[in-house]
Amino acid sequence: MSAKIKTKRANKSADVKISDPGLADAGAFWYTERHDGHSGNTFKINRIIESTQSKFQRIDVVETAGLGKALILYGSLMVAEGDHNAYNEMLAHVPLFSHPKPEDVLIIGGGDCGCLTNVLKHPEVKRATMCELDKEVVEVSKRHFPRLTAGVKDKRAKLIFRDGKNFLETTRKKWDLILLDLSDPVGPAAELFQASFHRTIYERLNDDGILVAQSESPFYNLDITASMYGNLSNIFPQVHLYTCHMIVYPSAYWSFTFCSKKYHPQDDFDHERYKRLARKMKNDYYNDDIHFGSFALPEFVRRAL
Ligand code: SPD
Repeated sequence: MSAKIKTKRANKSADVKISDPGLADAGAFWYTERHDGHSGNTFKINRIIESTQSKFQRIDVVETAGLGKALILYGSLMVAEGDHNAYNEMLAHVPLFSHPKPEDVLIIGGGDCGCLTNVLKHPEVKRATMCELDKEVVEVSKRHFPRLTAGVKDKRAKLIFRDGKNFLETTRKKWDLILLDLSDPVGPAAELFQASFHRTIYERLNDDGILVAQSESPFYNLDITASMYGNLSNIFPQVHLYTCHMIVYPSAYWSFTFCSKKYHPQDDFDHERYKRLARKMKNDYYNDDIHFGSFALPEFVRRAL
């Protein structure tokens, strides 16, 4: 027998909010991050909590009206309390559950520490090193985002403050996973999106190592997403693009490039380990269905790769 679908009760008093076209809020402070010169992401801001200029960039922490506190670097929103942690969880858990023994993890960038904190939800990880250029981003994040930065206190975490490219070019160490938790390819970060850096990473991965690189919005930056995919396909035997919904980033649709010397992100997904850890991890976005579904790509993205 099929379940009866409840009909909605007609309600004379309008309890459904009609969206405000903006006029009633003309005096409010709205922050718009523009992209491609024709559109933008807009957030209503209640107040600016802290603004500072580090050696490398402007750093703002604001209280948004709808998404809690947000961290903005060089005018680009990086993370908000209300974004459901989609970006950080997808960057960390997809490769961690695809590798059978992820003991040594390196994060390049990642100053808000959200990726680090998610990496450390995995008991298999013995050491998580984060190499971030701008120490000030970590300090500001520790003051305002306790949930994101919780991992910093973990004994397995090691923080290094220096240029990620220089760090990898001068070390002889190798890792199981390297995660590129980068801001956009502008300023000093631009070099970390290039093939020469990806080749250095290949050398610094163990024989069964995995790299995941954030690869921008397939809507607004399809050229970047596709050229990174092409470059990485010339370096790694396995390259797979996956995506997530990230409300605070341009187009709310974000991509990651999974590159591997050996393991496949779906064929080698560790179901047993996921079942054991899933509940304890208290994720907001990532789960096993999302892991598999995130590799499904729209036709315009497939065509470009
Ligand atoms: N336009 C913002 C894109 C930022 C992508 N990476 C964010 C890193 C935050 N840890």
